[in-house]
Amino acid sequence: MRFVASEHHRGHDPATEVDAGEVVGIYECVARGDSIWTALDAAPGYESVPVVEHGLDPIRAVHDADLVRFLSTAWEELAAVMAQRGQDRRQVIADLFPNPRYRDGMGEWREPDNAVARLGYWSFETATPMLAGTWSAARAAVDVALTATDLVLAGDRAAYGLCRPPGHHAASAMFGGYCYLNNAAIAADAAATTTGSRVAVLDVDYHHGNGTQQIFYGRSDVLYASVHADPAFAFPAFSGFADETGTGRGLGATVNVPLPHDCDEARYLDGLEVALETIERFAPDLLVLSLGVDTYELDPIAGLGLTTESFAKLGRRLAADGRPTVILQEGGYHLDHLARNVLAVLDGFGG
Ligand code: SP5
Ligand code: ZN
Repeated sequence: MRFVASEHHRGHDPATEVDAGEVVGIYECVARGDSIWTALDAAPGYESVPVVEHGLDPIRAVHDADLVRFLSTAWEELAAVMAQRGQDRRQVIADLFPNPRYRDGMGEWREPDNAVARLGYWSFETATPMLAGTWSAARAAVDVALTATDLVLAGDRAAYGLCRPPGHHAASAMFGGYCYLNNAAIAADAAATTTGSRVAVLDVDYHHGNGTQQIFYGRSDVLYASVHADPAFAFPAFSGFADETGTGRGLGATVNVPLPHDCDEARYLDGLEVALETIERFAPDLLVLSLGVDTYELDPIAGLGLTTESFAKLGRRLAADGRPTVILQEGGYHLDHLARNVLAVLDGFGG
């Protein structure tokens, strides 16, 4: 299998996140990308392909132009505000968010002038810091996804994109959940619109991919199917319920399979079958797999009772459907076992 990765991920090197008010070490760290890359280089049967820059157009096809403008200039503006305050910061985390009820009965929102307030205006939680290298890493992750997609559209049966930062929590006009740009959604949209093909996104990250769902909620050309921890107890809490099935032309093209806290491998694979049946009925030309391995039983912030062998089964099950597949990295936070779990899926797929 050919794979794509970018050195630019290392420029996005956050130190901390805020979890229930407590400052903790960041889980979405540089070592995640490096460990997977090192393992791919050492494993037989994997060949690295250079990243091809695809520019801003495929990004703007999915994301609000104002969000893209904000992300591209955010660090300079934040650094200027911090300098004015006499503070030297390596990263900034938002601490003010636009609750939709704030302006009840008061008319439209305005984007704030202050860069720290704008950080909250465009985001939704406190684990997604902005740093000097964030924008180039986020852009490179999109190029990684689009390059892997090009390989599959040109005939590779599967390709892996080592996207870091991940993408599936980034909505059309909102970032967060460690995600800035939605790599999988941009890849799926580019494939669907440039080739006129039907695309299914299968999201197996522990967390519901609220961003990918929102981006495609009203569309019938891209199916979004997700198997994830029930939002009743898991992040991101506000989406991923079984009764969310799309809207308008997109009705029926969103499928959510929430799973219980005590989910074991057998229950997980049953849930996966539900998602795969809807994909089968949709009959896509291309599958984009949002591959989070934070469903691993030992994951430090997530975990759904899957083992490394479960990930091999997942890879074999997807390969059995025989669809051209773009595999893109999302979450997975057990640093010592992350690479082996990703490799288990890829090897299971056929390596
Ligand atoms: C791509 C992806 O996997 N994003 C996940 C973002 C999760 N953000 C933090 C969730 C907070 C969960 N708190 C768990 C407490 C463990 N000590
Ligand atoms: Zn996740």
